[in-house]
Order: sequence, then structure tokens, then C-alpha cells
Amino acid sequence: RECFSSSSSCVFKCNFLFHRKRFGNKNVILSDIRKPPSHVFYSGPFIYSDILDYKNLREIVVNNRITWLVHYSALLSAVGEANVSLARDVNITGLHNILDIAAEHGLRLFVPSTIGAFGPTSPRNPTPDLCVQRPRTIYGVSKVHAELMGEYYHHRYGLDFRCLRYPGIISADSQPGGGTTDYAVAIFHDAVKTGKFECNLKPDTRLPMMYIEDCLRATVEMMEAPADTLSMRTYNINAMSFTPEELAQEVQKQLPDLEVTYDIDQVRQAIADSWPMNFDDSNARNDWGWKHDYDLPELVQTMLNYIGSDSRIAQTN
Ligand code: VAH
Repeated sequence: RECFSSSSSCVFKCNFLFHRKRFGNKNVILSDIRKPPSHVFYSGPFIYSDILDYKNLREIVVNNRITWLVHYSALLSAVGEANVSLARDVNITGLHNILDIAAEHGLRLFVPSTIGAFGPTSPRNPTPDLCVQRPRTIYGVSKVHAELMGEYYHHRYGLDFRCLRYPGIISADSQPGGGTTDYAVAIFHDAVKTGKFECNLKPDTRLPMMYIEDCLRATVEMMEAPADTLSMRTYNINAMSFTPEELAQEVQKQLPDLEVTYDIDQVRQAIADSWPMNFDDSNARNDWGWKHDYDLPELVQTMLNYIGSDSRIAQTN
């Protein structure tokens, strides 16, 4: 049985629903400090939990006979910089709780990392799996810590720890979660609703990105991969890299009247300028057969179809 320790991130919500479809409602439990909206959580078990409450987490694992734990609780890059002490508690102390419980109860543990686990001294174009990691955000520092601690618990205690470094993840049915790549979600909603979009990153800011369906499939494929196919426990995964300008041009192929302006958020711009421009995910492709399905045109078409139909439904209701 899987338990999701959740967060408000869009990736989590879709991941949870994807797993429910695949493994059955009763075998996937959502736990969170607050209950998500009904369109995310429409059936199956939900349990309130606080990632900082070790004893409560342990009860949930034992009482529900959990075997796999997907740990999404974290403050993302931009919100983390606005509340470093909370980000440190949730992203680091919360992780320690999860590691101890997973090792104590022999769980398979998935913890996502991110392009944000690299920094300005890492190779940026492309960024390989193994290189210097000196991120400049509490989010990135906590994710490097998660990678290193997870691999230590794997080698020291035999914990089945698995980790993927996600690019910026783009999904239509959750609002941006306070990250640096939020612009790549907001543009679709604004383009459909108002025909105008103000971007908070410079037009030439290149970042690795991925559509949610690819992210979910990569997560499940990696969690299900036979242990002997994994030459590492932490992998980059990639799909595409684009700039705000390239994304806007692709959206304007479908919505020619879209007006795009730029009002740079200096905090997010500084973070983006320290991150990878392109991800090298050759190890994931060689070891456990990773391959992406969605490139930029497919991403734009899929997002506009979803949001466009959603907003038309909203207008008729
Ligand atoms: C952020 N969307 O921007 C998240 C992500 C790749 C970045 O981790 O913080």
C-alpha cells in the first residue's frame, strides 16, 4: 500500500491521482496537513498528518500497513526563500522523520529532487547526474541533503531509497506552488482567460521543463524498476528545455492575439540564472529505459485543450 506525504505542489496532486488509477483507490492513501480541494481528492482514504509529527507518521505507516512511501512535503524554491526557517523544518526535519520511519519499517521510499539541487558552479548546459552541487536556495540545499541522506540510508541500512531530479513540472489542474518555474503554468491560464500574460522571468531564461504525465510515468517506472537495473539511486530526468520567449511563441501559434509582457521578479530570476539550462538524463534512459513523450508543441496543445475546455465548462456552468 502506498502513502503520499503531500504538499501543495502541483506535481504531488497529479501523482497521487495517477497512482490511484494504477494501484486502486484503497491501496493509495493521501496524507496532508490540510485536505485538498474536491477535484483532487474525490475518493479513497485521506489522513491528516504533519510531516513534523514523527509519532503520528509512524502510526499511519503501521496502522495502514504501508509498503511504499512517496514523500512530496516541501516548500518550493521561491516560497522557501521567503520563509527559510519553515523550509528548513519541513524540507529537512520532515525528511529525517520519513527516512527513519522508512528504514525502521522497510518501506520503499521515493523522494523527488529537482534541477534546483544544482547551483551556479554546476555545469549548466548540459548538467550531468554527477557534478558539483552548491545550490543557492534553501530548497536546493534541502534537496541535496535529501539526496545524500537517502543514499547514505541506502548504503548504511539497506533502505530502498529512490529519487528523481524533476525539471519544472507543468500541469493544468493545479495552480503554481510558489516555484521559480511557475510562469510556465500561469501563461496558459492567463492566455485562455485574458489573452494577456506578464512573465516574471527574462525572455531568454532557458530551463528544463516537463509535462506532468511524463513526470508521473517516470516516477512510477523508476519506483517499479528492478533494483539491479539502478546503477544510482538519484537520477536526472528530462523532456525539454525552453525559454519564456519560445513558450510564448508556441502558445501564440494557437492563440495569435496573446500579448506577452515582462516584469522581472529579481528573486526568481537570480534563482533561475543559477539552475541548469539543459539536463543530461542519459543514465536514466540507459539504466531503466526512461523516455519522454511530450515535447513543447504537444505540451502547449495538451495544456490549452485542458484549460480551454475547463474554462468553457466554467463559463457554461
Ligand atoms: C520550483 N517548480 O520552481 C519548482 C521546481 C524545477 C523547479 O522544483 O521551485
